[in-house]
Amino acid sequence: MPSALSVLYSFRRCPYAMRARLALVAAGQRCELREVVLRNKPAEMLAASPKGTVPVLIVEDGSVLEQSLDVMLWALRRSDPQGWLQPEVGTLQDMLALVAACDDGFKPLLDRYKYPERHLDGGEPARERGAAFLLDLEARLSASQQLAGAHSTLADAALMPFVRQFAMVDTAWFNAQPWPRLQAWLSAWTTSELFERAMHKYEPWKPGEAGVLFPPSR
Ligand SMILES: N[C@@H](CCC(=O)N[C@@H](CS)C(=O)NCC(=O)O)C(=O)O
Repeated sequence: MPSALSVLYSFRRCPYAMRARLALVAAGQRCELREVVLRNKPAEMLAASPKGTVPVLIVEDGSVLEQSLDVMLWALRRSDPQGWLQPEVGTLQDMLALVAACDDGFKPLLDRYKYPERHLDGGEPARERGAAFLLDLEARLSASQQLAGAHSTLADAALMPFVRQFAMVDTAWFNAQPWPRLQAWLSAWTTSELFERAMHKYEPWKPGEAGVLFPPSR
């Protein structure tokens, strides 16, 4: 493991960590990945970021990024060979607004749909409200192949892990909805080489051990 690499604390199934890893892969930005077990977070991670969520990126210069969107922007501002920060439709600000709508509006509904027992307004009412957000994505995808034009952008990668989780709560229900473009978009993303690399499985990191090099080789 070469020294002076940025360190990413990650959890494979976390949608926030997923979007960060997708951007790191798209940017070709190498880092040392440390897979975390959320019920046993490493002291090293908590020392750098006491709020205790993943992803956390500790940059080579010691600065700490503790929001998934910041990790995405950091990676893509260093290197953006696929133009993820350059949407064909709209602006970067528009994409950030869509990500905020996902994180602040859609994600709480996803949690309520996924864990109805934890919420008074969980289950189907939450699914209906979440479906309104997905209908908006379907409309965007009727106009272009990806959310902000013909090519993939930060908006697609930032939202996809959450749409995927929503779909996975009840796959039969999701597949029965009249959202052909959203279904095709999700399927293309989840079967892509990029996603496969971002989802590579790693053993949990143990303090004192070298992490693994990420992205994995093709
Ligand atoms: N706003 C944060 C949210 C990150 C987040 O909530 N991650 C979850 C896992 S998906 C987490 O680490 N939760 C802490 C825990 O479960 O202990 C971001 O965008 O990075």
